[in-house]
Amino acid sequence: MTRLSSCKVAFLATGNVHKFNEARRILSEHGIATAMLRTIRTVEIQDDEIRNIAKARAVDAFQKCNLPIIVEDAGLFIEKLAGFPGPYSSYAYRTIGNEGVLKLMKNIVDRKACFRSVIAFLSSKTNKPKCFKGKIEGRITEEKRGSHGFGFDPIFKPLHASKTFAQMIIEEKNQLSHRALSFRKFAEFYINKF
Ligand code: ITT
Repeated sequence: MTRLSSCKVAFLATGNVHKFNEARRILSEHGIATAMLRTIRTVEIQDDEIRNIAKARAVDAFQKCNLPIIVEDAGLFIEKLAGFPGPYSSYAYRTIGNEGVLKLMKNIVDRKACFRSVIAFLSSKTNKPKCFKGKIEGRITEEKRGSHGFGFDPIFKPLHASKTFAQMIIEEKNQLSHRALSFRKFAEFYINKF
């Protein structure tokens, strides 16, 4: 990370503008400005652990831009589908989408699922990526609801919430989400210990 006048700046390598906007708002609550490194195409390795994917992408992005860098890898894990799509969420969303997931869940009563987020941070001061995790439990709805957000938001309802993520405005999603949890942990570290 770097400091511009009195403000700390975090460089987030992502092609996902929704992810960037969620992260930007959370980090700004902690006085951190966020820059989106959209052109840094990071390697997408296949691994059963999103933590390993995030770490590999951080190493790759750091080598390419030589800036202190954050990458975040997230995924939807459905209990009765043995954690699918999990680390394959991006591919599953592009191919079968929300409709495909709802079809796979047809007649399944136990619809427990969670979103997980792992941030990997790497800079010249840290010799290996440092990770921060977030998780939110919920369930897969019977049909799509809402038009905010992105990805699997229309079919995921957090535990105890009456709305899906896609029925929430960004401030509401950021009160609860897996991403908000991991970015708040990162912000604590970055402000106080980095
Ligand atoms: P990057 O460029 O940062 O990799 P991405 O969109 O590929 O952006 P991820 O690999 O972290 O993001 O996430 C994989 C997929 O999981 C993503 O394409 C969405 O379909 C889904 N996903 C992740 N976080 C989500 C969220 O908060 N709400 C809904 N779907 C989400």
